Amino acid sequence: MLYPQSNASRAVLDLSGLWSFRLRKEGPWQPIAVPASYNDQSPDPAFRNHVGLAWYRTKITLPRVWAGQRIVLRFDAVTHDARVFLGGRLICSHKGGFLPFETELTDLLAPGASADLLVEVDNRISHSTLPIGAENGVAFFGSDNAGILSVEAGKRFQQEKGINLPGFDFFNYAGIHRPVRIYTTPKAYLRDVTLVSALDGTVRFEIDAPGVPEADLTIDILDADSSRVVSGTGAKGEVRVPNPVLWEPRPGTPYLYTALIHAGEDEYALPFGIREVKIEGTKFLINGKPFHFHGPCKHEDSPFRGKGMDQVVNLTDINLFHWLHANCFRTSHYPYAEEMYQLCDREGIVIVDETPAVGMWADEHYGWDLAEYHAQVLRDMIARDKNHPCVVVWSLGNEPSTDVYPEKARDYWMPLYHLAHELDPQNRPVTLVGCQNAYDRDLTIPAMDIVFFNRYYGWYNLSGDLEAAKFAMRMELDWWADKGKPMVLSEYGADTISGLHGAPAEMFTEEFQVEFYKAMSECLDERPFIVGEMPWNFADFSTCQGPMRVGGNRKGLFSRDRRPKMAAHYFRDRWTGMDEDSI
Ligand code: BDP
Repeated sequence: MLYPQSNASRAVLDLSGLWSFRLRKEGPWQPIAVPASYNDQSPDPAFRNHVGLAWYRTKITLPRVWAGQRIVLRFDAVTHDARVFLGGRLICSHKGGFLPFETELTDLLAPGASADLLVEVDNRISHSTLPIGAENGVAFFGSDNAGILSVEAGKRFQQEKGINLPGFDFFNYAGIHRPVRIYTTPKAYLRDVTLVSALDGTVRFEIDAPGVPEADLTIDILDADSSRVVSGTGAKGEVRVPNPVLWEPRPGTPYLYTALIHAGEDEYALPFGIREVKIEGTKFLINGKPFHFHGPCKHEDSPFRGKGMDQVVNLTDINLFHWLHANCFRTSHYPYAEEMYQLCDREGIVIVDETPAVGMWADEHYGWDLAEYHAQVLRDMIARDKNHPCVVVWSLGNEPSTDVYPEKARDYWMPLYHLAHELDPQNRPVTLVGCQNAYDRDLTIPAMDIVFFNRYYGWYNLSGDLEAAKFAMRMELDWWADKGKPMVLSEYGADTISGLHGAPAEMFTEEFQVEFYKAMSECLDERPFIVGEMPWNFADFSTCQGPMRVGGNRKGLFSRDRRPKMAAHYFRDRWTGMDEDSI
């Protein structure tokens, strides 16, 4: 799906701003900012703890000058489910909180006319949503005390009053999280473009433009100075950029070309990079050169906005990535706002793009009916992100149970693995991020193109004992050594309270976080098949309440307001050295 663009043939109306909002059907309307999570926009606990439906309302007016155009309403993401009404009439609905959807207004509202736009948002999560809501009365890291009469009665009481129990470790923020726009195209329009480039400068293209004669389809490739370097025609074909300048991740140059496509009266400019991603043995190659992933995993999470898209936050974060000399992150645990991928294309930060399949740790899960919906989400994510040079790996999900019923797990995940390969025109490597588990029983994680494994030696197990943590980590790495796969330590970390210090270094102090990472670095540096390290997490982030979360998850290298802890300085030194080695 193409991102909305304003140009000589298309106009965009951004509906960001103050809308009206209510949490109860008959409740009072009050102001709410869009885009943003609604949860933190009021001190009223009803906002933070809300479960179920909520309503957003605004008035739209289509400019009279839009007569004769095709008019589309696009939501970049509404979390989790949405029903959209125009003038009281249901015009579209969407399931899933992290991908865009759109609907045509052309025949519903005339240019010059106004109407009420109402969006009904549902934040309920369950076994049939992605991410997963725990239906059995225990949230991620919740305490259970199963079987005790009074505790069980208390859980039923909670269920009756309404409670969302995330099966995942981030706050279940909800609302209109990303921009809402109305845009126009000519009646015969460009629906999609697919680009696949090769190192010799060949760019294969496919242009999908319903109603436009093939003879009216052209593609011009512009260099970074907007000079045309080559052109082609037709719906499908190949052009060759002479002396191509490659897109390289930092510290290289992320050079971008632009494909300027004309489809009859319509046009669209799509930035893209010429780069190649490949796995050879235990090496991960970008443009034929071994690439080492180093950068913390992220969340979309910031004060006030929750998971709301904010370009200031995005840019601040990416500039902190540059400060760290980090070159990548994983979109843990859901696809991010499109603006972030555009920024990373420009800034040379590599992305591992993940579906919202998180919380699938319950072993019974493989009896549940999610495969079809999961495939749809994968389809939509790849369709949205396929042209970004920054995306180098697809992640099918995070930390499902794969070792308790290994065959069932394999039968669930491998079709998705093959589907991702089929769907991606660039055929990027595919992974599934593995939990700390009985790796010697697992049939799924080792079958991925590149092994992403999350490990908390020294934190959740062997807590505080870094000698034992190194011993155990080395033993596991011995097991992986002959598997012939490139591997990335895709999560490891220690909760750390900014400003809490200690000598000796004990858990939760800034000193311990540094010692923890030093211990793991020692183990990783010994192994040539380790092609990356992705500490958990870039910044502290909000979670649901629980006995293991003090004001959220504190494993950030930065505090939630992006102040570096000692560990950020540790990685800044380490990764500066790695960058120098790679030049
Ligand atoms: C892993 C999860 C991640 C959590 C992290 C943690 O993948 O979402 O936030 O552990 O416990 O299990 O901090």
